[in-house]
Amino acid sequence: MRLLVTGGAGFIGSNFVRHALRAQRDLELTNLDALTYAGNLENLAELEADPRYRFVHGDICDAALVDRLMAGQDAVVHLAAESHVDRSILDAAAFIRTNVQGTQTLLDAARRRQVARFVHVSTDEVYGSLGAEGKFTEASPLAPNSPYAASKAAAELLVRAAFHTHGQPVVITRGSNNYGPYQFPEKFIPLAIANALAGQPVPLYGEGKNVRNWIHVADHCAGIWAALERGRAGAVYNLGGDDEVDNLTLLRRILARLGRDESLIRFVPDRPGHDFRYALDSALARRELGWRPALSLDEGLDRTVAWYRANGAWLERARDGAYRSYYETQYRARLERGQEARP
Ligand code: NAD
Ligand code: TDX
Repeated sequence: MRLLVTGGAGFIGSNFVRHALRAQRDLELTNLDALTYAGNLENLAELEADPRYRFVHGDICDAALVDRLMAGQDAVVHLAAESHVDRSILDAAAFIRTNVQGTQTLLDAARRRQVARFVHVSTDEVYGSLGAEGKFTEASPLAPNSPYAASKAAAELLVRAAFHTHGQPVVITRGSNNYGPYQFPEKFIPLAIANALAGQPVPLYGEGKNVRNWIHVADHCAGIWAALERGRAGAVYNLGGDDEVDNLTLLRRILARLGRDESLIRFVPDRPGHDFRYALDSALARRELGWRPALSLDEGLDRTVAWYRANGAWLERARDGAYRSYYETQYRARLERGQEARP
């Protein structure tokens, strides 16, 4: 199979590229990635000598490049995106360009080149927010609340339209919150681990009561692979983990694993429009794809904390340069107004 992966130098993308090359011996994989702040070739360094793997540095909005790369491909797995909610609140422009225009550029080229499969990696955030009860099914209405979520919902609707209008063989996956190795430390779990390792306070938005449905990235990649192999054209599959936890409880578990004191917890002003809770019903993926997550959050956190401990140099390089100015913009005023946790 000839497979084009977009965004393969990012967190989920790099884990997916490794998963795919392990899952199928007879694979020619091209990874198209623009290497934004979130893309890091270090994530795939061990593959440089693999003749089945090719990296192309480029933008999914570059129609001529995308058309050239699409020729002869059997399938696409589209992960490239601007992916961080807080950045979309600071400035949404790049989200519209990459997530919306970029997705249409890929769909157009895939249609011209008659690519037999197009897996679009979306997110639970397109559903918006839940109260304390219930779970989202694939039939739940889309009600995105952040510019990031809205751009992902827009992208999905273009993918849906490509199926209905042109009969393109697309499959959409909606994953819940991922964590694991190679996640950029702007996201909550690696940010908490990185700050705690450095003895720095960890910013917790609002009262820390928001709930997320966590899935280890290895389980998410297995679900995306199953959707590529067995997904029905035009179908949408939720890929949710088994564990739900509020952010304060999660942070306590991380600090305990690192042997750090809870005085590092800093309650800071909330994220505007902060979704309260996400939870996915993944029965359809279990039934039709034969997929289920294998790792509990406890086991996944053990492995993730161990990975960041063992990869301090990777983490320090990720926290260098542009990350520092982002961190200042995002957190300085919040941390000055924040309060330490009282045990
Ligand atoms: P990430 O930010 O770590 O990686 C994104 C990658 O896309 C980077 O390598 C970046 O260089 C690349 N990219 C960005 N703009 C590009 C462009 N214009 N052209 C080519 N490449 C470009 O993101 P992630 O967390 O790995 O998420 C991957 C995908 O999975 C995204 O589509 C995201 O919406 C989706 N998703 C993420 C989660 C999560 O919890 N992280 C959950 C569900 C779905
Ligand atoms: O400093 C922080 N403090 C904090 O309390 C950060 C960065 C986050 N949080 C909270 C906000 C959320 O309730 O932690 C929770 C997780 O936050 P993020 O890691 O930013 O993830 P989230 O906003 O839930 O979105 C993620 O899941 C869906 C990914 O970033 C998206 O790419 C994915 O689509």
